[in-house]
Amino acid sequence: MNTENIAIILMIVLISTFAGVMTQTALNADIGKSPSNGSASTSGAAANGASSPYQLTLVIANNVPYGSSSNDTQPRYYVMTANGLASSASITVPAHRLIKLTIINYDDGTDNIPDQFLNVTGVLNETVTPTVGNTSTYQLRSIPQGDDSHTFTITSLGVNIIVPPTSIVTTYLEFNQTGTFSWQCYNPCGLGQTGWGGAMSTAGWMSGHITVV
Ligand SMILES: [Cu+2]
Repeated sequence: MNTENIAIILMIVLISTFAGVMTQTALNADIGKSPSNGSASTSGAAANGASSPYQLTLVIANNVPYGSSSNDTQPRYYVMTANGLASSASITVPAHRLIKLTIINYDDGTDNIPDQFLNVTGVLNETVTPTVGNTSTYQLRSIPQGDDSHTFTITSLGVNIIVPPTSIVTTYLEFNQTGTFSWQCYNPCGLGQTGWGGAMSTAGWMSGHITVV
């Protein structure tokens, strides 16, 4: 194993560990529970009780090596599970149940998202709550052009969640139809002159599918 691979593995382990601590702290503060009875909310279907919101935690890591060139790095969405970070290419959530979605964003970069994605839609109260980072906008419903880092968007379900730079945001949503839908970040945070290449066009980076069962 060369040093580059070791560095990548070390980085993922560090991100995973740090993200777990951050999420658990945020969750405990949020729901006012001790770690012992709040830990069931952190991740994974098995850890989710039917009476409480289903917890889905996404992590946006920055500077993830992309392609064969070691100096080519891209931001990447991951799903946090009980076993660490998993690919975001395929995300599964339950239908007809409240979902608490937490997005932990390590990326401080910003870009200009298209006008139609500047508003939060398709979630409870059309609101995203930043708990770390851009907390001045405690209830986030829209964002000025150029101020956001990424979005988590499911166009066919009308869901658009804005993620400020270096932040943790929380929102609630519920899906009342089953099926498989495409999700994508609509901030051109990838490669190329327009920013829509590289990570933007690779499943498991800034796009993928979400299956509602
Ligand atoms: Cu993005």
